[in-house]
Amino acid sequence: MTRKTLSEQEVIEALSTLPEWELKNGKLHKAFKFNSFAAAIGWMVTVSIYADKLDHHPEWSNIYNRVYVDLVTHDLGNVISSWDIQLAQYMESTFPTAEGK
Ligand code: H2B
Repeated sequence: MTRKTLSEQEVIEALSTLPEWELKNGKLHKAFKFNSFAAAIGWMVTVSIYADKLDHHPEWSNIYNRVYVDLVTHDLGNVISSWDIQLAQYMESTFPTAEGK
């Protein structure tokens, strides 16, 4: 499957379905908060397996129970593509709903 650059309108539409995600410095950004360091790292491992299979990797960092995520497509010149949306959707689907509340 090939990566497809999304139009500005398509990015806006996708963002409306992704809670607390925003466009920041040209990347899809979200700060996730978990109940513990272990929960944060466990989620990162889950996402890593998926990302590697998709061959689409997040820019992210972890500080204790928080994970800061930036999604962008490098191969297309640092634009938002359908793969960034797919990865963001997977992150949402695997993020424990009661986490960080
Ligand atoms: N991840 C992201 N975020 N963007 C890419 O363009 C990308 C990637 N390209 N992971 C993949 C790897 C590419 O470098 C390999 C060779 O398929």
